[in-house]
Amino acid sequence: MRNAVVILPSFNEAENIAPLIKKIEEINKKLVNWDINILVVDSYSTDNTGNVVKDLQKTIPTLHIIEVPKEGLGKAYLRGFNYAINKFNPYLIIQMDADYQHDPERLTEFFEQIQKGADFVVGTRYSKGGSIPKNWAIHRKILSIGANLFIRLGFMKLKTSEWTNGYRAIKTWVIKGALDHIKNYSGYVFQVAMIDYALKNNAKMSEIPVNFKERKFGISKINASQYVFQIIQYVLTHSSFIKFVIVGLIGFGVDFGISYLGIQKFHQAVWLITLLSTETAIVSNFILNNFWSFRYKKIEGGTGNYLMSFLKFNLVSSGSIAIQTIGMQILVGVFGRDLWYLYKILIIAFVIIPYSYILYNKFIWKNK
Ligand SMILES: Nc1nc2c(ncn2[C@@H]2O[C@H](COP(=O)(O)OP(=O)(O)OP(=O)(O)O)[C@@H](O)[C@H]2O)c(=O)[nH]1
Ligand SMILES: [Mg+2]
Repeated sequence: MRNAVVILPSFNEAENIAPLIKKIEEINKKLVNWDINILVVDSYSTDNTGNVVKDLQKTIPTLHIIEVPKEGLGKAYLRGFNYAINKFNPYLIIQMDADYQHDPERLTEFFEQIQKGADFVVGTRYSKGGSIPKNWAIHRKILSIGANLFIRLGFMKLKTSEWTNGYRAIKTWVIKGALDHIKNYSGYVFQVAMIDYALKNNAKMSEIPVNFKERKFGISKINASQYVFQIIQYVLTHSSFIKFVIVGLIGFGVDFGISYLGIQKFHQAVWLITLLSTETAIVSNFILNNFWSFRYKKIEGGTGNYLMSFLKFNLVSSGSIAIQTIGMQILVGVFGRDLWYLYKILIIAFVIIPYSYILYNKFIWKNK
């Protein structure tokens, strides 16, 4: 038997939470390999949610409640995680909304994925079989789909289709490791921070398609504009892909600047300046990527390892130069010289960026 805690954060969910808890308890009784405790983390609801839960505790001994200040969803979860870990030392923690939008019948599938070896299972609305409510207003659909797409592309983690849904099963070791990171994100964005942390720390991720039901009672607690702002800010400050692109632009500036000075201002030999400018750009890119873009997996193990990685970096960079040269030659040969700058932009965006990003991740800044 393994133990799991289902955490239900609640603020004014009096009508939704009782049927949800009863259903989870019904499922708990049928489970063979798992023991579930339910922990409600209520932010002093004004609609009696707390008393509804306390009433249910009389008949459901596995039901628990803590009351916490109303400081946002992330803070409520943080307190819930700490309490659950100290009190139950669970193997698994399940996150679920208290408003019955997540179907508890699907819990067994989360357990199955964990038993198959996943560390972190996310209920996704955005892969085959998953869905958001059909009658959601268009702005809500755009917001949800757009936010997930933005995060997915911003992190260049195309395999992770869902970042914001709060129906998840996470092994406690992942949560324990993430506590220090997520404590900085008190709002809904902590859900994104959690997945980002897990991916960067090699947790084995898995997704289950889920149908997100419409809220039956009560109102949404989300502050959409604040949430969007937090997401954009989080992705811009944590995506190694975006940092990698910025480093590339800086490299371009360094290369161009040195070439300009050497060739135009000081009239030095073009071959010498080109060699100097490209190699300086390569060195600056290497350093910036190591200490900024891929900081969480920066190269360790002394000078030998640095030199080896720097050599590989030079090799990948030479590959970029070769690809650009050949690509330009082909495109100019076929379509003429007029639009040469367009070809250059296209080659950089669609060939050089994916080529270097993939190779850097595979051979230089490998996952630890
Ligand atoms: N304890 C606590 N729970 C919260 C807080 N904010 C939201 N919640 C709960 O977090 C869960 C998700 O919030 P919702 O308002 O349902 O967000 P949503 O599901 O994206 O929006 P809807 O589709 O309109 O329901 C619900 O169970 C809320 O009651 C908070 O500050 N403290
Ligand atoms: Mg909800």
